[in-house]
Amino acid sequence: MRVILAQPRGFCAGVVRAIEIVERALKQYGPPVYVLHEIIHNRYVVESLSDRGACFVEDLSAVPLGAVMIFSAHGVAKVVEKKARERGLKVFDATCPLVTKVHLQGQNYAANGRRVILVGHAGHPEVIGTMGRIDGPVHLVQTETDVDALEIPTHMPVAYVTQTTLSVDETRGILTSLERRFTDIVGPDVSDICYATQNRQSAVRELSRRADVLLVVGAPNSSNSNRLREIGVESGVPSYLLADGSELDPAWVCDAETVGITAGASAPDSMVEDVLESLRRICVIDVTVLAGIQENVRFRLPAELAT
Ligand code: 0CH
Ligand code: SF4
Repeated sequence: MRVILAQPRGFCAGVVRAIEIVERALKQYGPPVYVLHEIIHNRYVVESLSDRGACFVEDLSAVPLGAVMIFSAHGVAKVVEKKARERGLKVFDATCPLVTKVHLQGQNYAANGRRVILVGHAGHPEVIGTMGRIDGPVHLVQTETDVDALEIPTHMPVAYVTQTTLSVDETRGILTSLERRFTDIVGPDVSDICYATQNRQSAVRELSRRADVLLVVGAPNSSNSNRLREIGVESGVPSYLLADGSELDPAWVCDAETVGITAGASAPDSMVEDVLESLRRICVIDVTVLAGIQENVRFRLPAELAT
């Protein structure tokens, strides 16, 4: 069986930075270090950090006064920062700088008197965080149909911002509908969606042309991983999301000549290796890597943890 790995796949710079913040905080301050929400959406990463003394919580009231606290890569609302201050927590913010960039765009638009529209998925932590960073009302749009339902006058000055891990194609459609619906609208180009999201989506589209089956390594609650699987489906390739090799169903691949594998931005390389191991238990495989973009993005750590 031929196996082709997408390039790029797996960890992005924001994920590498977020994990490093937890590791360095553990080293510098000693356990326990509290983390609000999964630092990134991956059970293995979370379990490995828990084993080393990270304590994952969903609410700040579970964190002792004065403790060391890390906000996840997805970002948090202003009210969370305020609560952390009130509890005297020592905070390190692992929000990806590209998520912060969206927060700043939204804040600037609102400060300039524009009504802000956020394109994103309801209930996702990044969306909750972004909505809670912008003063004034923020309208959430998930589909093109939602655009028609927006209760904003056509001539009101509006602006849009987007979640960082959306489908680039779907978002392009939503932005076109927004531009048709409003006469005074501004916002970043769709090509402003996070570089890692774009690169992984382009690579999986390319991979789907060559593969009979697509395996996406990633967690069920990982937005970007789910978008990769959807691209496979849209390309007409049976596509499956799996956390590790134990979730591989041999029936998915038994008739395939070529299996394509990619991994979400939060999926460790070791999990891709684990899936390859499971494939090897089924048959002999010949693994190649698709030519693609070599990423060399790195984000700076918070100064206090940088040395
Ligand atoms: O794809 P989502 O946003 O669900 O998050 P993840 O799977 O933890 O991947 C890292 C992206 C974090 C924020 O952009
Ligand atoms: Fe940052 Fe993009 Fe990675 Fe999200 S997917 S953490 S925005 S680099």
